[in-house]
Amino acid sequence: MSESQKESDARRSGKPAADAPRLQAEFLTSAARLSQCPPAAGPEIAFAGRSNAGKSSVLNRLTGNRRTAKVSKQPGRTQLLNFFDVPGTRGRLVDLPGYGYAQAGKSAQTAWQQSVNDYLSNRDALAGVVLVMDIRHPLQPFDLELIEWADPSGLPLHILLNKADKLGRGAQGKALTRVRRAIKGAPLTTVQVFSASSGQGLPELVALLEKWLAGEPG
Ligand SMILES: Nc1nc2c(ncn2[C@@H]2O[C@H](COP(=O)(O)OP(=O)(O)OP(=O)(O)O)[C@@H](O)[C@H]2O)c(=O)[nH]1
Ligand SMILES: [Mg+2]
Repeated sequence: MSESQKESDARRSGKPAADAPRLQAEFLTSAARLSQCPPAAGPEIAFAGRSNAGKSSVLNRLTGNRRTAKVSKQPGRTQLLNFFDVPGTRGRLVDLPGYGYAQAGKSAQTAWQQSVNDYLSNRDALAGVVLVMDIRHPLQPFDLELIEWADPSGLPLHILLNKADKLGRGAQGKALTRVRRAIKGAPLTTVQVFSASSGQGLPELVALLEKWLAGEPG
């Protein structure tokens, strides 16, 4: 069976092919703020984005294990910075709390956002950020802030237009074009369509993360 046949079968069934590419990740520890983060061991890749965009689901799709990171229908599920070792490398994946969780209460929200800002601005080991957006609502204010900040800071940023299974091909293409336009002039920023539910876009994401974990810019 050809690669594309396998992928389209996987999409139809909602399951990735048995030999789909994967990135293993094992939970290491959680931190409420930068000062509690474990000493870095190698390159770290952070998953950022609005609450409910699907950051934890993307991590689970990467590992093929839906229990790697906690997923919830209620936004605000991830309240700490969660560190995952990637076996066979010195690198780590970091699941960040989401932005814009309205029900959290002002002070809790400010505390999480402070921890995310601190981590993104001051973590020397940070090698790249995966910015997860809901493809139906891309380029929210926090997304734009991160996009404007990352490239001039020398930080590679990869945008996932997640939940692509919610849209047809035409609408996916439109969203992709819109985001490509917004990141024109930011050479360190890239974008792809993705679905944590179906596995669409997984090979492209795994290939990029492997490069980042190996210390290459992508
Ligand atoms: N249809 C569809 N639903 C998705 C996809 N990815 C995530 N979801 C759903 O979106 C909701 C939120 O997913 P999470 O992975 O918990 O989102 P998060 O960004 O980690 O949220 P916080 O931890 O609150 O920041 C859950 O109900 C998921 O099942 C996807 O690709 N397609
Ligand atoms: Mg989460």
